[in-house]
Amino acid sequence: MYKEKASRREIIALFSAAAVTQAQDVVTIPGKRAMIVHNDRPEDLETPLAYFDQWITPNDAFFVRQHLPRPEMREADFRLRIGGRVSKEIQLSLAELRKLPQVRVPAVLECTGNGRGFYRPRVPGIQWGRGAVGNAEWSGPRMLDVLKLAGADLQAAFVTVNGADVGVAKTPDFIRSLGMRKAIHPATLLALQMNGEPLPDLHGFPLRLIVPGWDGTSWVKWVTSLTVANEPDQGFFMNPAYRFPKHPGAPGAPVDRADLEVIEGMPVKSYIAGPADGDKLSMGATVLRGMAWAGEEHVTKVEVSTDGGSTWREAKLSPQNLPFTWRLWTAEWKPMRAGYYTVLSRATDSAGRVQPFVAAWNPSGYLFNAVDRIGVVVEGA
Ligand SMILES: Nc1nc2c(c(=O)[nH]1)N[C@H]1C(S)=C(S)[C@@H](COP(=O)(O)O)O[C@H]1N2
Ligand SMILES: [Mo]
Repeated sequence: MYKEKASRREIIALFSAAAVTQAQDVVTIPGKRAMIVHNDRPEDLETPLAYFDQWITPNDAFFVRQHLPRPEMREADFRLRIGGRVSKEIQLSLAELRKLPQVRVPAVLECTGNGRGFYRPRVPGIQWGRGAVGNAEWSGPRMLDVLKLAGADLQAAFVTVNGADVGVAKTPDFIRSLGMRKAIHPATLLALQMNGEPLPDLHGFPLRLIVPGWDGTSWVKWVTSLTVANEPDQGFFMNPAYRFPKHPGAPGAPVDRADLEVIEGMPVKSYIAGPADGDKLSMGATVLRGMAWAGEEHVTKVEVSTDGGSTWREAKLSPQNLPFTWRLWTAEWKPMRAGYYTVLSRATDSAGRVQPFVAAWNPSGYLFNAVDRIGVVVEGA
């Protein structure tokens, strides 16, 4: 085992959340900094909030989610097969994929289950805290350019994407279908690179799907086949998994399968990345900072409260306002009295969506996006 436990004191320092307490293992996996480990075989790794100190999430700090044992990928015999409703079935090597125009898209990748651990009543599944999300620059050919090489019928309704991982025991093969409109969007890529490096094995080497603005489930890793079809794949990972109730029910109540729909775009959300929950601050000037993102929309406003939500003021958003990625924000704060403060952040997007105080409970614990919250102590002079 390559487990290398952080000291108890470090764990407490990282996660002594006053607002939300989660005791977890912090472990080192090859190629990664110390991460919060939910599973180590296959790896499900969460990014500690402390690593969100810049716009890009570095590869060695990026969260990992996989349902099945990671496939062995060999560059030399790798082929991407394109079939179904195409004028000719083709297979492309990596060299052929590299010859297509390479497009670079910065985009947030977030697991649908990010924040599941905060739902009450609890829901089964990985108890992700805040760190099943990251922002990277992805590059590779557009899905559209690859489909065109095979003479794909672009009037067909879906493209079904399969990776090299295969079903094991009760877990079926991981297969996803996406609607043609999103498949041929100019930002939808078959990425060969992540933050300027070849995709790391854990992130889908050598080829993964990038579906900017949509939840991580669609971002299929180790992609080996595209099938153009008029029907979506009927497998477990399209139905019933990764669906959200059209009309959320009461917390804890079951939802009729017929009332679930596929998750596509993502909600509006913000984090306070610093100071950390539980930090002790001194009186006077300090800066609150964080990031905000909104799926296929743009973040238009972030507000902060330092009094538990009684009063709010606008944070300063970074001028850069690209689609699909997060915006950084800062807010100056001069606490003048000692004591405990509950600090909140709340984002609004271009569709007018505002982060709620209470995320819509759902039986799978998806799409948690409640107002972010930390507690800090301001110490007297
Ligand atoms: N082939 C394959 N692709 C996959 C998965 C998987 O289990 N198998 N998991 C998906 C899910 S649920 C998420 S959230 C993202 C996570 O991507 P990451 O591990 O690069 O962060 O990959 C997606 N792509
Ligand atoms: Mo996910």
